[in-house]
Amino acid sequence: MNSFTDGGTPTAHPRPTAGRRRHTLLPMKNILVLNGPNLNMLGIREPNIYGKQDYPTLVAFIQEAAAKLGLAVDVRQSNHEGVLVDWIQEALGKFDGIVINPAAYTHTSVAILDALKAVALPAVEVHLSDVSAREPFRHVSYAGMACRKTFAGHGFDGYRLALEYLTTL
Ligand code: CA2
Repeated sequence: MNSFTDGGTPTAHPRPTAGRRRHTLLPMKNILVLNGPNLNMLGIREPNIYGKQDYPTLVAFIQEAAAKLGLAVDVRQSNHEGVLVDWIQEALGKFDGIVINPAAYTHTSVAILDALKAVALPAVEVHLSDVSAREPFRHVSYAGMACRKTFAGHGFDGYRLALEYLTTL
């Protein structure tokens, strides 16, 4: 009989691996979540494509999902390509991963692609809508070329899926 089979508190000779796993505290991963142009307009127009919920509701959703997954998040939005590039560059050494919805810059920005490649942090691309089922110009994603994974067409839940994916790395 080992110390785990008597139904009581394991005291004598606990398995070393089980003990280590129970007592090791891993540092919380810190994730940067970036949203591109016009996402601050969510809920105001095009609810058929992007849903009825507004941007502050999306931020609260991401923060709650991160807390449940044991992640720290910093959620930011900008309408400016250079600001997004600066934030990606500054993430090096401060964050463990990036979740990015570059919005319209997805389909145009080699600068965001290059910044993601430069920092080489694990990055995940998110789109609220299913871009592959929309206009042909939305089928190309430059940022996606530097991302480990893409979640598109899941609405807000895509951000949760992206965060969950980062916990597996
Ligand atoms: O589906 C996505 O998340 C997109 O990244 C959203 C972008 C679009 O350009 C991408 O192709 C796909 C648009 C962001 C926000 O657009 C709004 C437009 C009107 C009202 C509210 C938001």
